[in-house]
Amino acid sequence: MPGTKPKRKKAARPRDLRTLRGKTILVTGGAGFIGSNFIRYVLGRYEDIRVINLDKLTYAGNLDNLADIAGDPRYEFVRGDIRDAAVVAGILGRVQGVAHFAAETHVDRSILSGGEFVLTDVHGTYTLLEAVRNAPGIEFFLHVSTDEVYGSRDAGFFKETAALNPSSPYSASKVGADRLAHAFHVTYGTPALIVRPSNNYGPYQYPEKFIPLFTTNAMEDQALPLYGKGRNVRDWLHVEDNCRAIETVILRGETGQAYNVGANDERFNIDVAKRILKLLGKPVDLIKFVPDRLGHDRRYAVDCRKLKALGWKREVDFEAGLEETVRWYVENRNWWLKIKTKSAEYKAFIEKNYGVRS
Ligand code: NAD
Ligand code: TDX
Repeated sequence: MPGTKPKRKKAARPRDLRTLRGKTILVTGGAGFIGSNFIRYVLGRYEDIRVINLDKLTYAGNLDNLADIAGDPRYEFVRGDIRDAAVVAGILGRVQGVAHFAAETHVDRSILSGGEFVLTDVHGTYTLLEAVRNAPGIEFFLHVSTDEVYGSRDAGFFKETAALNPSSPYSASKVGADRLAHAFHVTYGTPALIVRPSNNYGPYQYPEKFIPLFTTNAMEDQALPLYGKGRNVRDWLHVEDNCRAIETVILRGETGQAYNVGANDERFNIDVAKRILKLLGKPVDLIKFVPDRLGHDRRYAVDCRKLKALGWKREVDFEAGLEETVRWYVENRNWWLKIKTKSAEYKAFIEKNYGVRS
């Protein structure tokens, strides 16, 4: 009708290319932060899914993260190394898909010593890809990469086609793994799907990472060691939004493709630190400026339009998500106290990383 606005058609969500219903999947690194949240997420969402969790239980692997589902008949735990080709091959004969989270993940640890990062993140991923190549019936290999593969950017956003320019031994190892997954797709037709998420936060994150370290330190009236001037920028993504993104890419992603995952909600570290203190009713002078991280990336920022076109959007707002996360650490004091007070490995790392800074 003249004068009336034409109705804009709502873009239809792309159809599912795969399904998780009735499938058995291998989750590597499922005893870590994101892996354990992902297992809980898929078991809650798909009644007929089965999950095999292969985890070496390094310092970061913790079966307490999965205590509530340990008895679920759809869940099986295998303690093992992703670099153990025989163990991996044995499991792949029983599954139709792989979600690969296992990695060494802490940038500061990679700066102190990068060897384990190359071995696990690069060679471990290679071992899995080789095994997938020789296993018929694998419908997808979802590789969890990171937004750190692009390196730092002062303004604008990285698209998936941007050059990879990693700064730390951690992110360089993740580039190796990310590109191996891609190369196996190109060379052998491996059904690889790659996600590159931004900084995750939420329950069960090991208290070496920024948000759980600062939250638990503040709860104990200990200093919050802020690197440099606290003006580095991170794009905080709630772990549940990341789990939904990974599910989306498994169901509807195109094999061989990489998908950025971010909240597009950037914060200066100092502002996040102040917000945590405010939520806990603690004084700002707990913040202690310490010498900067070597090669510290100033800002990460990714363009997520490719993922959004598959029907994903961020659902957890940072303010609400941070409040809920801080509450989780308050209510689950025993979970982190066990690590902070009983793990000799944790104490040794804290001394090594922060002792020299004080
Ligand atoms: P995490 O450190 O909490 O957990 C890693 C898990 O992998 C642990 O359970 C550990 O025991 C296991 N693991 C390590 N080496 C192994 C090996 N050789 N064999 C078997 N298991 C092994 O890590 P996270 O924060 O949950 O990160 C999961 C994945 O997501 C990683 O690949 C990481 O690079 C990526 N990522 C993390 C973030 C983040 O903000 N945490 C953001 C983007 C991408
Ligand atoms: O004590 C600290 N003080 C501090 O100022 C720590 C541990 C961190 N920081 C700063 C460094 C970063 O700018 O806080 C920011 C976040 O640090 P981390 O939690 O160590 O995360 P980051 O280095 O950004 O990397 C994380 O996101 C991408 C994950 O650890 C990676 O696994 C993921 O790939």
